[in-house]
Amino acid sequence: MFSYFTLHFPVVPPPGRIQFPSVKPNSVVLSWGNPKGLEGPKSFRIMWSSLQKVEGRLVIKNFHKIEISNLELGQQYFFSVATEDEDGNLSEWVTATVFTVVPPPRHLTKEHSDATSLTLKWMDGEKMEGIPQQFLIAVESPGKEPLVIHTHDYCKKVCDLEPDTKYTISVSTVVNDRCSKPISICTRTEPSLRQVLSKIGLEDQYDTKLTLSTVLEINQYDRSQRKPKSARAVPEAFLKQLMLLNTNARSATCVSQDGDKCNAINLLDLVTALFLCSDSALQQDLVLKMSLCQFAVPLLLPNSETREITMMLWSMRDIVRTFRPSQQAFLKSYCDERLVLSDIPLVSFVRLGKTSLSKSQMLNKLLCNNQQIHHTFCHRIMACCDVPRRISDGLVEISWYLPCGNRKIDKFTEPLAFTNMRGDIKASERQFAFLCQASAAVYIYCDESETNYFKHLEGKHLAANIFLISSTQGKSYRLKQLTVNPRLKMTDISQIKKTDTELLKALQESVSKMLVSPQTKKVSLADLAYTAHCCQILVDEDRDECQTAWENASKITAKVTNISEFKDKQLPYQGNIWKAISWVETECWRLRKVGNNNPGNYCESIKEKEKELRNKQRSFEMTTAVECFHHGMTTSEVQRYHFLKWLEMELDNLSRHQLSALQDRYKELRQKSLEETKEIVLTDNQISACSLRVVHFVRECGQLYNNVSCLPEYSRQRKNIEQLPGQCAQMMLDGFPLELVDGDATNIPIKWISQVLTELHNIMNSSSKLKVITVIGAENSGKSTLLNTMFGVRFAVNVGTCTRGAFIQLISVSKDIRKELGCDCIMLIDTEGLKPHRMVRDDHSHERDKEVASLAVALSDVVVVSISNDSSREKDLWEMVCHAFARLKGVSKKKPVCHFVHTNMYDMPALEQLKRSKELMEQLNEMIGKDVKMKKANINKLSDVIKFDLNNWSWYIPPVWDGTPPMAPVNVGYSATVYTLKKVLINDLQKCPERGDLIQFIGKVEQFWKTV
Ligand SMILES: Nc1nc2c(ncn2[C@@H]2O[C@H](COP(=O)(O)OP(=O)(O)OP(=O)(O)O)[C@@H](O)[C@H]2O)c(=O)[nH]1
Ligand SMILES: [Mg+2]
Repeated sequence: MFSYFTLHFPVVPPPGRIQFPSVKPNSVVLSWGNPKGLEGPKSFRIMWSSLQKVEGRLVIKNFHKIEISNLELGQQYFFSVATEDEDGNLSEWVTATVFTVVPPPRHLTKEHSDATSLTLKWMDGEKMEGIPQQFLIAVESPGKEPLVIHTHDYCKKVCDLEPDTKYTISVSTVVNDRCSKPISICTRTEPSLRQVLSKIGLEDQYDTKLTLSTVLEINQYDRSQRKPKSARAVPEAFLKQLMLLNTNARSATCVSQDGDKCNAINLLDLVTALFLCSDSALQQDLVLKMSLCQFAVPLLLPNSETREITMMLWSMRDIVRTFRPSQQAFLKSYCDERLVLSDIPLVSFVRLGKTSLSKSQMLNKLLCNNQQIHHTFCHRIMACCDVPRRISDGLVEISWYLPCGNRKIDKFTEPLAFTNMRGDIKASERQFAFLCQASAAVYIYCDESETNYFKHLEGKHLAANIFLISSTQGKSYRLKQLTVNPRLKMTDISQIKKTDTELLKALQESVSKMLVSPQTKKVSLADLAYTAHCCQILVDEDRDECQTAWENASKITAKVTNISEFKDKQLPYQGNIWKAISWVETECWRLRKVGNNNPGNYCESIKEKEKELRNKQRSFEMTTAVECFHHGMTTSEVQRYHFLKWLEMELDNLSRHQLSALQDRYKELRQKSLEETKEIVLTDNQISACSLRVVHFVRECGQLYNNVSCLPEYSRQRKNIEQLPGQCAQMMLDGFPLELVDGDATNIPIKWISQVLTELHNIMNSSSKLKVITVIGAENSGKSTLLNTMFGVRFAVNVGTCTRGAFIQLISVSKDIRKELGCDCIMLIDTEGLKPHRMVRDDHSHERDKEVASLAVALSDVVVVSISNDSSREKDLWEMVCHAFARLKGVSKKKPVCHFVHTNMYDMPALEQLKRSKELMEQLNEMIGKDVKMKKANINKLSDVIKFDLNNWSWYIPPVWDGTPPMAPVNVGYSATVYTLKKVLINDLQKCPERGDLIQFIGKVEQFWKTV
């Protein structure tokens, strides 16, 4: 019965296994096998559901495959399929599950990288708009633990990485705990600062800084210049060329063709590295020389290791420039300004993201007055600038546009400072914030698509006007003004510009327009120190030694209201009394006014007079200003340098304007007529009275020392003063010249000079064998400039600081060529210019010039005689030079090697040079031949008093400036000729017999000074 009633349902075979040949974010294709043993037509029932609900049902006939769409991405779905036969019988359900795909992110890029971090950026996956998602970042490197990071953002900075290491970075989208396939990039972190330094051989200098004296040391490089063969030779090549003011110094950094190319270093990295590895004296000197070459200089210096940014205010302090804004032009007066103290509008150029346009090239074009573009800011097309930057992203450089007052030449009528930030503002937010507060205008290069970035500025107060140089995929540009307060707004202020030239014009107009607006923010860099602090930027002047030194220097300068009164009251030892002493002291040797008197008796009476004067001088007390100077000098070594530098700059600030006016007057009088002797002498005296420099304080110390040294050894006063010669010797090593002959009194304070040089000899561990190079010649003919360029030293050349008397400076010789050269150091003597006879106060001062020149020549191994191209005074000058040489005969047995240098000479063909040299020689010999005095001394021709090499005894040096100052860089020809001359001088020195050390030199100074 039971069996009868048992219903006999046919068993329908189920479909074969379900497979998913395609799974997409919103659809899947599923397929299944034929049900076994079921022939003929059949249908399949399909059902699918998510975790939450049944999503759909379907019946299809005869097909084994179907696409199900409208699914959600990243979801789990369950699929069931059953066979249905013709009678509607169902098989068992076959089931399978699948996750719809999560789309991977797109456009993964590296935004920025440094030694230990990478900033990545990407975009949503396809069809992901509005879907809540996360991203999973995996950072992998062979042999290192992988790092996994989750984020909701589309940009991430990955930190704590190893420098100079290859990383694979993968980013996946995560939805409902499902991960997409990753999108990956391979990249390398930048080398660390130390790695870059060690590549260029500066690894040790990060801690023990490079100093000016090591850079100036004479070494093999000064004898034969060569292209660096490896990256380690690059810093030296650059520094040596920069010291020579070679405006091509930057191309000297390219590693030579036969060298290892991967050794190349980006120029900006080189500059950053050098500044990070230099002490503050060298930093200041580098900036000064870079600015003379019209190279941009660092304003904000990044340190990629410590992440500190430093404003280089101290480094820029020494830049003083002469220019003429339009209002001044018609007054015919110049502005002589220390640039960090001048209120000048700052215009900044930065970039957001990547741009195809070179900001630096555009700036260079903006800065130049004519077609000849000077590479103030280095850019990618320059040699060695296409190498990737490692440590200089975030560097902000500065350069100035200074008008000359000629409307036909000037591009802008007022001075302007331009800054250029390297790298992306997104990676250097502190610098960008600073520029937005410090500048009058900030121009931002960016792509149209990036402007969202500015949202975070909304509502903020920015002091600068912000302009966008907005490009559409680098093809066309438009200037827009960006306002952020109260809301972000962009206003077009130019038409679309298709070419660089059009854009440049628009930029120039925009900057000029800003200049004439009375609201334009003008600020001095010195005042921006406060802004820097607010933006968490350090200021190099904040260091204790610099601050204390400033306080010490201010104690002196605060007392100066009237310079000549100050000198009378605070520097009494060197006043008229020292002049009187000098006169009588030298009269004992020179017997200028002996007349018919008996020389013995005459000298006796003079000595009496000298004693009297010295007693009177001894009655003076040490004044407070000198006490402050003494205190400033005797503090720590770093502080002493800063103190002297502050004092030098502050004193210059006090006297510059007055002195430069006087100097202009002096030059004008001289050019007008030499007969205006009275006026000239008056102006000269005024210049002397108004000048107050460090040298006056050192002079005072010298006099003080001279007087006190007669007191008993145990006396307090003497003890107090005993350190001073040592301090002054150190001062020389810091790069400050020492006054050998006091230019006002025309005398050498022998005791003092001897003691300073003895101390110097001791500091040098008695290795002070020296040879001497001297420059004499026409006044204002560029003698000091020549020595400074040749050896990188700092004899006074600034306006109002013409050389008086004679100054000395010591340059060390590198140990490896000391033997070859026969000396441990080279002494340079810079002398006061020789003035034509008619122009000077009296016979004595005419004699004085010659005395100084003769002394310098007598002390020298090599003499450079400089002549300016003013032919009207040439004859006078030659006579004086010949007389100076003639005196030698009675003084020194040695004949110095001589070179005659014509400065400020425009291109002269070689043949013409040869002709002129020949004529000059004949002229000189003739002059000597005719001179009765010389004949008596058995001098008949030039070669009787000096040595010279007929092949290279006369030089024609091109003008210093290539163009019209102040925008003109140093002439490449000037630097090259000076370098050639330098090599010849060093060769000459090598040939000269050895002449002993500093101690012997002191003896000679005394002996020659008495006999010249
Ligand atoms: N245009 C131009 N100016 C120069 C040249 N050489 C020097 N000068 C400038 O002339 C001025 C005087 O230069 P110095 O080097 O001080 O001349 P000096 O011969 O040492 O002068 P004294 O010591 O006063 O005799 C400075 O302002 C220099 O910048 C030159 O070749 N061309
Ligand atoms: Mg000079």
